[in-house]
Amino acid sequence: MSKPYWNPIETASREELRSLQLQRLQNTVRRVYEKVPFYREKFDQLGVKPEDIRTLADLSKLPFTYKQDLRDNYPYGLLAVPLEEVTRVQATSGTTGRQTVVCYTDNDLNIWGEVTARALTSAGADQRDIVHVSYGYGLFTGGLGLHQGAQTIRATTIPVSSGNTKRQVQILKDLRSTVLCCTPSYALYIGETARDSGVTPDQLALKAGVFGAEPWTPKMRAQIEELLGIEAFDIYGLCEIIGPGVSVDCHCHDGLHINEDHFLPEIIDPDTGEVLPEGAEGELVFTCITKEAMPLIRYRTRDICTLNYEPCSCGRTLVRMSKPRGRTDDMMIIRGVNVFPSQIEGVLLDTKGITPNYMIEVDRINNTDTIEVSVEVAPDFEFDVIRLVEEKQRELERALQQVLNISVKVNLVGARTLQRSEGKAKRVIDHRQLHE
Ligand code: DLL
Repeated sequence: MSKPYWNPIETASREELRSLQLQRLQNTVRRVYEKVPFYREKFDQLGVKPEDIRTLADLSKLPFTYKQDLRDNYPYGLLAVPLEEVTRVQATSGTTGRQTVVCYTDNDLNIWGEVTARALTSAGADQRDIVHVSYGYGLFTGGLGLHQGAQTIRATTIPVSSGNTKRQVQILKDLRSTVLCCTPSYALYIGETARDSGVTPDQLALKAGVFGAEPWTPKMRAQIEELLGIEAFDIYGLCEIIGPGVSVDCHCHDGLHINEDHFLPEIIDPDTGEVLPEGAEGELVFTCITKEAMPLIRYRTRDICTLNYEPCSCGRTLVRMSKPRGRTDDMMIIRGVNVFPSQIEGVLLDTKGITPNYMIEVDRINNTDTIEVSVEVAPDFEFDVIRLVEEKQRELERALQQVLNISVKVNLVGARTLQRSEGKAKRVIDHRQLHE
């Protein structure tokens, strides 16, 4: 039997957790005030001193940290330790603006290994498993993050990285990998490639997958599980906080347990910055309470979700966050209506005859916003029968109108014609930005 959890702290009482969190928060606040001029200035501007943090609720007195602050202090401006104590640098996968660089000490890397070990243990993995890591290795935190976790639980680790999908299938089959780690969109692509090469789930030894780095829906989970014959587990994280492992799914699949002995979560109103009551939906904010190299205070993730403090039936007491519904900066505003790509994906996954491979294009024509969704038909759909194609397009347009309250043009395309992603999928092209 594999262990039900990696560390007993995952089942600690709320009192025990709160006292640990407060002590760690106070230490961190003191340290950043002394060592990071950026924080000392921000604290001074607000007239708050480290000794003002007497309870966990006092967290709301502290200033927020934004992605722009990391850019402004690029590359080493937010370090709370001398550079020679930094043993690793990673960076965001961001495509616009300056890259966001984050630093780790040896101890930070150990914490990272610890939290990804919790994720793998939760997915049922232990020393006897063969963990196939197809997240990209390099500056992106996916590859090295899950690698570190697999090493921590002493599993056999295969650092495949992403790309060359046929070879991925071959390795899965030949090396008898039992746990697959990659983005959910890449898991789907690997599953399709296996199916197209005639490899069935029973020819693989896979039992579980640890998928994250992008939003995905429960329906997409079901498809991946069927294609690969596994149980799929979600994993969430962001490079600024540590990378993958900030929160992890359990076999109940009812929210992701935040490793809150290391990362203190809050939900705030993204417009006013006010802390919202338990259960309310808002922007997730994290304070790092154990990191040495670059502990961030009240970091604005832009991810929208809710928190649930009810103990979970898996036995863990760590607070659960709902799957992020989207990001405040992913949200499209179409003719004044807020639209999240995940809402569109939900409709597509509810419809028979198509696949969840899609691309959303937004434009502005004659001062009116337009939105068009191209979606691939399933391999067995009779794409050459025009009547069927038109009917399916109309069915989807009606369903999308109902969910989004705006009209959407749907364009059905042939099976396997849209580009696949080997990392995070890019699903939205907003042409409006080009005209601005
Ligand atoms: O994506 C770290 C990671 C790697 C997580 C591998 C899980 C697995 P960044 O590149 O900094 O870090 O992107 C962070 O990705 O703020 C979310 O918007 C999104 N994200 C990450 N995991 C999930 C998830 C990594 N499970 C940003 N569900 C975050 C939904 C996710 N969105």
